[in-house]
Amino acid sequence: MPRDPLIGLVGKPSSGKSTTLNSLTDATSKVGNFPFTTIDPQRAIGYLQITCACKRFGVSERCKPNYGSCVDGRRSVPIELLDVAGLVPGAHLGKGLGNRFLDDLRHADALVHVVDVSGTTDSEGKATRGYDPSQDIVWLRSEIVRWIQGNLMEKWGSIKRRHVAVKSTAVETLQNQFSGYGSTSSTVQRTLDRLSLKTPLQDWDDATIERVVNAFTDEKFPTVIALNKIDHPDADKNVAKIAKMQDPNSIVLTSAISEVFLRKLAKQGFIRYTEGSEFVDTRDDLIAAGDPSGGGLKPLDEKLANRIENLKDMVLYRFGSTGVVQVLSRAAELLGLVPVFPVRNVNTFSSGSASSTAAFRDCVLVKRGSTVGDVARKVMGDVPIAYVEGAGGVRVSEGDGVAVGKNDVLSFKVGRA
Ligand SMILES: Nc1nc2c(ncn2[C@@H]2O[C@H](COP(=O)(O)OP(=O)(O)OP(=O)(O)O)[C@@H](O)[C@H]2O)c(=O)[nH]1
Ligand SMILES: [Mg+2]
Repeated sequence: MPRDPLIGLVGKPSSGKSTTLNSLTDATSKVGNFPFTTIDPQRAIGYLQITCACKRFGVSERCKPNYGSCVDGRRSVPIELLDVAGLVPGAHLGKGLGNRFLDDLRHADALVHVVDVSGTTDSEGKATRGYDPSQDIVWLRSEIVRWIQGNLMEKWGSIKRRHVAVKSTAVETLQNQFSGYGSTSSTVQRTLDRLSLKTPLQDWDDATIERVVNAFTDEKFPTVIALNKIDHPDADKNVAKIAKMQDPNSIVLTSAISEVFLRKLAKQGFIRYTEGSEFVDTRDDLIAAGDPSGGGLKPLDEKLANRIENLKDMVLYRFGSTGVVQVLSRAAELLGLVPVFPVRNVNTFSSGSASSTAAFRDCVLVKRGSTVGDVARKVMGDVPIAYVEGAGGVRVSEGDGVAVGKNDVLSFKVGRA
């Protein structure tokens, strides 16, 4: 059965992985300092913002998600996040929490590399000043590649012999080796398509194997680079340097600590804050805007008021937001995640009993290229499906693809065909 997508947060110690994770989950459960390195992988639920189908069908009023929320067509869909233990150079040789880290990583579908762009921590996460964080992007990627390559090379002799003896295809042989990383045959197929190699597998030299592993890493672990701590005064020059080296689509600027702070203040009733946006209102702002009750918000002391002003100037107005919500959106884009809405009734979009008016209660995230049948198995398990209907009652077949706006509202009719 297809798994739910999982996004892994990786990076050196103290880059801000746990803070990013917490900023995306629940600000009240864990706020403040994280004195200890995360030793065990920590799973948490974050919320991916998507455009809900309710908007398209004009039923936003009735939209009532079972999980997450939907406000006027902006829907927050739960997505699983994994906080991986801090990685240091040499991890593939077992340095730091090396192999432990790498083993956790296999479960991830996409990675968010949280980089401390302030340059105030060295490659092992120790406090310093003026460190060049562009190095982290290079070595972290190379640790992953060398880990996969090392595992492959260890057995290459016997892999080759078996490949020839049983007359496997290159896809079959590699998938045997890569399945442990959560790879599928189509991942391997796309990897090889990228390279269009002419040489048969048994004749690959080390350089070719390295190219294969690199291409496989790109396919299996699409990575968003979160340049974190942009609130720090040293961040600017480092951001400028990295922006020249990397694909701009892979970069998001973040201040995780600011998001944690804003969500905490909102929860405590000091401000009104739309998560992931640049909009922050204080009691005074709302009074000035003509609401004498100040939205019922608590008054701020001078220190807190100054901190909020400072945060607006240093982060929100300069960058448009704290960036953390965009991190998930970008990861979802890299994965090509498609939100699909299973409903019971394809005319009212309700799911519960006939009398229930709530619409679009469920939403599942599936990967680019998924079919109606894939969604059926994910939602219904092994229950036999007689037929499937799309919005308005059109019949769709199990082999049809799903995409945003296409076969993304589905009703599975149980029974024998
Ligand atoms: N200025 C600033 N500091 C941040 C930001 N995000 C995190 N920090 C601080 O950086 C330090 C490390 O943050 P963590 O989130 O614990 O880092 P981590 O990557 O989980 O570290 P390990 O678990 O040790 O691998 C903490 O003191 C945070 O308060 C940010 O956006 N801006
Ligand atoms: Mg941590």
